[in-house]
Amino acid sequence: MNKLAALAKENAASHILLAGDTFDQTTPAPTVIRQAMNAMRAAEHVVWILMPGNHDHANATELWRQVVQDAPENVVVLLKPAPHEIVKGAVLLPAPPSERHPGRDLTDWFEGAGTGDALRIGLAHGSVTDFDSSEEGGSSIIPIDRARRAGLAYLGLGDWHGQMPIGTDTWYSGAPEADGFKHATTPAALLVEILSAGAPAKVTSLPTGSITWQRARLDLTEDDDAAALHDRVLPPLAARALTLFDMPVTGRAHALARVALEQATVNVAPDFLWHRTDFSGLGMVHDTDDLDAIDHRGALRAAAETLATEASDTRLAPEVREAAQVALSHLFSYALEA
Ligand SMILES: [Mn+2]
Repeated sequence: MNKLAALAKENAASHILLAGDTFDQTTPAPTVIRQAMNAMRAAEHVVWILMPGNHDHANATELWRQVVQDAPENVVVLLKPAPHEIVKGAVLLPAPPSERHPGRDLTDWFEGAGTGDALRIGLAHGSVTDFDSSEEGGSSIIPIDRARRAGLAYLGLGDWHGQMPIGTDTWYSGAPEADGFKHATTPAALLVEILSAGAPAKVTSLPTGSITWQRARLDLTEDDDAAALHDRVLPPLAARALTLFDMPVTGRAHALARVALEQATVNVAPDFLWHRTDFSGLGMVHDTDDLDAIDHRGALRAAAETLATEASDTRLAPEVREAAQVALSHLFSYALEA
């Protein structure tokens, strides 16, 4: 909220439009609503326009009753699909969802809406045609050419958490902060400048996120230098303290390369806000030279050979192979430390 307000000030934007799911549920704690309204009140240089989404739909009466009750003068709540004059000569057409799964296109009224000579801007929430947002709960179907068909200078969309253009005049702004590894895009708001009804809107992405979610897949072949590849996917040192880093490792690697990589990941883990690796998808390349690192002969060497055989024996259960692999990795770790 404060970040959005600061960006609006920096870029001389007079209005901030929130395209739904401002609250991720129909019954947020009263403190959440009050504190959101307080933050909006403090940003007195800007007018906030709130439209329900499907998670905070318009029929969540207690939620919106409290929002309206707590709302300062610079907050406008649009619960109904009716034209709203933003400034003289510019009208906003909102399509607020009235339930969790509206199941129909709520923007179809835009085309027939009479707004005189005013510039028309649409605001909607849900998925566009052929676009699956089921994981995020959307269900309405918005035609991808709605802006053109309804004579809109711009159509702002909510529901999808990643930022995405649908056309030059239609965008998902995305959530201002990421909430998962799903979207690879940088969380950001959109600065939309409409100079005239005929000209295309100028759309600029303004980063808003403070936490980075990074999933880096490391797919190895046996000839790869795993340590070098690992170095390459790591974010810069200064960014790591605010990065959630998840690294699934797949492909195949020599035992020594695997152990060296495991040690490298353990070594960098404390740099991160959160760090996870998953080696369960990494197969093993067997090589007698590798086992020499443990010992040339004797009990340790015999144990290592047994584990190496078990780790690659596809007749054994996956958990047995995994256990053998883990034990072998420990043996290599001790050998490399010794
Ligand atoms: Mn939604």
